[in-house]
Amino acid sequence: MSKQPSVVPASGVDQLTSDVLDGLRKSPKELSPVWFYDEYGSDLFDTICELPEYYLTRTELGIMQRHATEMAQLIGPLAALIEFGSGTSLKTRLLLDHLVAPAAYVPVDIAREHLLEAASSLARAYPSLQIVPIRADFTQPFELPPRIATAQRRVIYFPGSTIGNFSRNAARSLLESMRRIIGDDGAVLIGFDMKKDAQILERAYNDSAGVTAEFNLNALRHLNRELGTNFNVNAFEHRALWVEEQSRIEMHLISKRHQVVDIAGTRIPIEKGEHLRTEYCHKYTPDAFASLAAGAHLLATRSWSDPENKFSVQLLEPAKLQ
Ligand code: AVI
Repeated sequence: MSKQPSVVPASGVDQLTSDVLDGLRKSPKELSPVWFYDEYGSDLFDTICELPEYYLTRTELGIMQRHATEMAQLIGPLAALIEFGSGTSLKTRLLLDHLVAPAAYVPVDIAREHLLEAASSLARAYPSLQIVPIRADFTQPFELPPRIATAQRRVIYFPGSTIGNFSRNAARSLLESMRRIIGDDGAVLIGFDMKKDAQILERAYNDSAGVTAEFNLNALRHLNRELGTNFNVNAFEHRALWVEEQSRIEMHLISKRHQVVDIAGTRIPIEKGEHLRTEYCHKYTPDAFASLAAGAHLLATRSWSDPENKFSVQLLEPAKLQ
């Protein structure tokens, strides 16, 4: 992921304020992970992707490097590649490098600047490729450009284990909407992180250089700046913990002392030791992912992994009714 602009232009400040208030009134308190991604946070995320403990990005990239030719063959010629999130990354380029005569590349992203930056950088690298950026929140219904009607098939690319950041229900709904978009002949190429030893997972989200801690705490700085809240950032500490029953890492910020946060005239007390939950990172076994996909009437027709089975990239296609 590269730079993302502030979340504020995407919707009104009042809506954002009321979303944040809703989260802070829950027990345990919650903050949306969108607050990680101001410009500094996006740079921190890029640094996370290079950390020795954070194996996800490099493992997925290795899978793409080894298997992009076969993936492209299975996708077939004249496909419209629709990426959820706008990709400038090596992973997207590897796929584009191997696709035969792609009909179009359609990045879908809520962040306008990010989308345009990605589109123009890919346009330079692939001058003959038809690039049709769509500014939309891909978790909500959006219109596809009529220009892709001539494509042989629609293929959604959703790399990076971003699916893991959605709750189970939200992940199923997202896969259902992908199933609707691709129709009966399309496919979804998706990357997700596999369930593994808890120590390896906890290390990936509690790195020794403290970058993930800084990334987590930066959500509060972002909030203070954009919504005028007064979180005492130094009075929180980062913790990422493995929750076995939910098969997920949870990122938390823990208050080191009692404090009261002002948000649009409402005072929210936060107790010493109280946790704010900032992110879920679900990890799937192959069976758990297959049942999630089946819930959206999708079936893995091919999967690829790394030699240690840390990460999986799967081609999902509509499950045929018996
Ligand atoms: C963006 N997403 C896939 C990352 C993950 O691993 O769930 C976000 C992240 N949070 C902490 N480190 C990385």
